[in-house]
Amino acid sequence: MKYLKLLYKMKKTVAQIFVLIGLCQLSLFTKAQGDHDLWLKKVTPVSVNVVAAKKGAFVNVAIQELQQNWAGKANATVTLLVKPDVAVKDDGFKLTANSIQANNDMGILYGAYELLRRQQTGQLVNNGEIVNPSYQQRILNHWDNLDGSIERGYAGNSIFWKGDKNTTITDNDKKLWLEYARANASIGVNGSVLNNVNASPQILSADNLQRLKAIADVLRTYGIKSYLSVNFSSPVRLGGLKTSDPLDANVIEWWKTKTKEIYALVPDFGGFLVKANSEGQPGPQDFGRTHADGANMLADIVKPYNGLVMWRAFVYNPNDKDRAKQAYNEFLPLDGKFRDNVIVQVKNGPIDFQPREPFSPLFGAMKQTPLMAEVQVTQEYLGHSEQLVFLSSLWEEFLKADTYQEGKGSTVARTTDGSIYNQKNTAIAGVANVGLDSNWCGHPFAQANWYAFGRLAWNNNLTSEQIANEWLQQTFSSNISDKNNPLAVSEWQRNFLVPAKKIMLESHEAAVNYSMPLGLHHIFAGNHHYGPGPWYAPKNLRVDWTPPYYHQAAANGIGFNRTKSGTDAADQYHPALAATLNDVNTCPEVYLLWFHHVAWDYKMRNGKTLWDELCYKYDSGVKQVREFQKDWDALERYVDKNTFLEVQRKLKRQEKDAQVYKDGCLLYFQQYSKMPIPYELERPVYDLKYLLSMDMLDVNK
Ligand code: BDP
Repeated sequence: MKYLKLLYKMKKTVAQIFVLIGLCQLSLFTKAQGDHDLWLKKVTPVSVNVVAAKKGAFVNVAIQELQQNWAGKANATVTLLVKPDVAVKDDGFKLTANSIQANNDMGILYGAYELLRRQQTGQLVNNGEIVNPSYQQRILNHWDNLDGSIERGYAGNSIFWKGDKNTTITDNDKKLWLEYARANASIGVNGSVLNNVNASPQILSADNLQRLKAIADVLRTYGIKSYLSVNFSSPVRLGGLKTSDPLDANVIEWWKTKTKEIYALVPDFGGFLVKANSEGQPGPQDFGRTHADGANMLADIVKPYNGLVMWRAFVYNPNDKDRAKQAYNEFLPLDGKFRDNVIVQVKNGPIDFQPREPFSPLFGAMKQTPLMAEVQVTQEYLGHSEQLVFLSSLWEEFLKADTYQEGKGSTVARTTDGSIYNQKNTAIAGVANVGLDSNWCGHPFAQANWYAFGRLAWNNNLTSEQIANEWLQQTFSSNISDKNNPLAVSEWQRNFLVPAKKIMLESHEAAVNYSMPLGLHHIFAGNHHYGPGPWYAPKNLRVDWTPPYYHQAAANGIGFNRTKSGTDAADQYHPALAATLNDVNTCPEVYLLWFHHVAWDYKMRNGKTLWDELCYKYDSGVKQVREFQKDWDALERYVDKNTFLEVQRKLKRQEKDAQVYKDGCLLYFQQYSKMPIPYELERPVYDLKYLLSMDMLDVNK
C-alpha cells in the first residue's frame, strides 16, 4: 500500500513536471515577456518524425524539443539511439543531420539541442561528427542569499530564495526553475550551486533542505544537479557543537548526519562548495588545520554518495605584501594532498575577476590536484548590468593563455580539462548573472554572457566570434523579413549580424581601455565596484582593499612591481613565462602595470611615453563606446522596440561612465605625472573635485 501510494505520488510529480514543461515552453513561445525567452526563441516547427528505441526521461524531453523546434528538412525521420561509442565521452554524442547517438539519455538531449542550434544558425553537421564536452561538470555558482538578495547580482532578487517565504513553494517558482533549467541544458550547463559562497549556516536547516529538494526535483528534469555552498562553522553555528575542527570526531559525525539527511532528500545531490579562511569566512585554519584537512573531511563524507567537494583557492590576508601571490603560496604546498573527489576552484586571475588579469599561476602548477576555473558571469567589475561587455573574449583569452607548464601549448584550458593531467574529475564554474528580472540578466546583452559561459564550458576551444554569431542568430533572427528568402537572410547578416557582432567582440577591450588599461587593476570605487576610485583609501580600511595599493601611483611612476626587484610574483609562473614577464622589455604591454612600476615618461613600444599611452587608451575606450552607440542606432529596424530602446539607453549611460573613468583616472594620475593630456585628445568633461565627491553608482543615472 505504502509503495502504491509512493508510486502514485511519483507519477503525480512526473505528470506535474510534464504539465510544467508544456507550460514553460508555451510561455516561452507565445508571450514575449521582455526578452524572457532568451536564445530559445519560438520557431514555427517543421514537421519531423522522431524515432527512439528506448525512451528515458531525457529522451522524452529531447523528442519534445525536436518536435517543437525542428527547422531542418520537412518530414525527416530522426533516430535517437542510446548506445555506447568509444569515441563519445561522458554526455557527449555522435551526430548526423538526422540521428543522435549517445552513451546515455542526457547525451541524447544535448545532441538534440546541438542539432537544433545547427539548424537555427545555419551550421552544417558532418556525418558522424563527435561532439564531446570539455568538462564533466559545468556549473553555475549562484551568490544568492537566503533572504532573496544576491551578492553582486544586478538582475533583481534570487529565483531560488525568498526570505520568510522560503517554506512556501509556488507554481510560479517551479515554472521559473524549469525555464532556468531548460535554458541551462540547451547550452550544456549541468550543475547549479544554489547559494552564496559566503554561506549562511542556515542553508542546512531542515526547512531550507526541503526547499533544496523542491528545487533539485525541478532542475533534474533537464539534467541539472544541485549543489550547496556550506559554511565551515556550521557544526557550531547550526549544530550547537563546541568546535568545527575538521579532525574532531563529533564534528565529523555532525557532517555525516547532515550529509545523510541531504542525500535522503536529493539522491543525486552534487556536493559542497566551500569558501574557507577567506574574507572573514571560517575555515580549518581557525583550528590549526590546513585547507586539505578541511576539504578531505568533507570529501570522505560525500564519497559514498559520489559527491564532489569544490574547495575555493580565493584566499588572501591583509598582512601580505602582495595579494596576487597568496593563493599560490597557500595551495601549492598542498598539491597531491587532496582526496580524489576534491577539486580546487581557482578564479581566473590571481586577484579578483578584474577587467583584465594574467591567469592565476596555480593553473598548470598544481599537477597532482585537479583544478577548476571560476569565472564571473555577473559583471561585478565590468559595469554591472548597465554596460554592454561581452565576457566571452575575456574567458577565451584566459582559457587559451599558455602556462608552459608541460611545454608550449599547455593552455589553461588543457591543464584543467584532463588533456594534460590525468584527473578523475574535471569542472568549470561561472558566477551566475541570473535574477528575477523579466529578462533574467538585467541587460539584454548580459544574456550573451550566460550563453557564452555554457558554450565555453562545453567546448573550451570555441572562439568568441562563433559564440557571438550563434547567440545573435538565435536571439535576433526572428526579425529577418523572410527566412526562406536567401536575399533577405544575407541582407540581415550584412546589416545586422556583422555590425552587432562587431560591437560584442570589441566591447571587452573597450571596457579595459576606459577603465583599467595597460595592466592597471582594482582601481574601483569602494564596495560597489562601479566606476573609478583610484583615490579611494579610507584610513580604517585594509590597504589591500584600497586602489592605491594596486596602482602605486607616485611622482616616480605608476604600477605594481611584481618582478624580482619587487614582490617577485612573476616568478610564480613557469620559468619560460616568468622570464618574459620579469623583463620590462618583453612583458606584454597589456600587463605592463600589473608586473612593473614604470616612470611616467617610460617609452612604450610605439614610441609614446607611458603617460601619453595611458591617455590614448582611456580616450580610445570612450570613443569605442560612442561608436557602439552609432552602430546600435543603425540596427533599429532589426530589433524589437523595447530591446532597442533599452540597449540604446544603457549605451548612453555607458558612454558617460567611460567618460567618468577617463576623466577620473587621468585627472587623478595627472597629479603625480604632472604631464599634460596630449593636446590632440579631447579635454576632460568633469572636474576631479566633482568626481571625488560623487557616488559613482549615482553619478550618471
Ligand atoms: C569578490 C566579491 C565578493 C565575493 C568574493 C568571493 O567582491 O562579494 O564574496 O569575491 O569570490 O569579488 O568570495
